[in-house]
Amino acid sequence: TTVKIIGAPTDYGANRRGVDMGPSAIRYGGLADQLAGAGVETVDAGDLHVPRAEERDPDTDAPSEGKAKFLRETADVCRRLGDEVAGTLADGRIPLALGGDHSIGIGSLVGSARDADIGAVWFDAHADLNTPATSPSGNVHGMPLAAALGIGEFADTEWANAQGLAPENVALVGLRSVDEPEVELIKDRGFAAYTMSDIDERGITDVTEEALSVASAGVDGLHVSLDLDWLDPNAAPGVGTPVRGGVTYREAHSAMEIVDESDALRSMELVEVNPTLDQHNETAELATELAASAFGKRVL
Ligand code: DIR
Ligand code: MN
Ligand code: MN
Ligand code: MN
Repeated sequence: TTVKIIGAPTDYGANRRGVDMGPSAIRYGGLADQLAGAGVETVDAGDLHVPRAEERDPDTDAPSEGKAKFLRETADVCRRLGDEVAGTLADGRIPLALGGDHSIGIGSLVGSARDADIGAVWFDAHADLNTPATSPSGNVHGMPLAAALGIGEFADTEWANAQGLAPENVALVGLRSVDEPEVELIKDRGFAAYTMSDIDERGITDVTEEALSVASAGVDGLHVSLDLDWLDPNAAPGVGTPVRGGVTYREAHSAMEIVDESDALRSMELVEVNPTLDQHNETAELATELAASAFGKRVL
């Protein structure tokens, strides 16, 4: 296996600044060495060019209803990321995108689903199913799944719709901060959604295995999206929107090991690492370790 690392240093999608330093922090945190430890070769595409938020106007005019800050800029990055992801897959490599905020998930999903049917497993405290009309914050990092699935105002947004991704093949794992319109959407559309309570009751292995089997049913491969706020803030303090009560360090590794065992991994992303809020780069280092587990690193 060869993994191609693609940095997407965006800082448009969230309120707290600094997540654009994520790709550097994750590289310095030892990503290539960790992946080598998993027996995986890496090539590094470097970072996509992302203009600084200060140079831009957050207002946007499409989708026209509601609010979504920096949507034009997000569209521009996601178009280029989608091309890079699709090209990487066409070359027979596995794309690993480094955020940046979670809005880059739109580009990852669009690229991964361009020439194949895919499923998506979303490891996150949040559902990321808001739309400009429902979002309490206007932050696009709370919208990537809705965008890629063409929900609400994103129905006709060509740059956002992930062709080969169907809602039946989406699974959300680790939910503990879900906005009311997202709760309704999850119930109405019957998304496979697993809360922290499900993990408490059933254990991480059972929940992750079920999530992977739902997501991978009848598709060519899986996109795994790892928002570091999925973990408890004790383990991952360097994120913009920490939520107490997340998975432990060990549960996170266990889930990533199950990802590897599925042999379905097609593309992956590590998002929301914010070095300005971190302690000695530990969240970035954790991200590299979890990626290694997902790509097959084992103790023995
Ligand atoms: C919240 C927070 N649901 C929003 N979302 C986050 O702004 O839409 N996603 N933090 O990762
Ligand atoms: Mn997220
Ligand atoms: Mn999150
Ligand atoms: Mn393997």
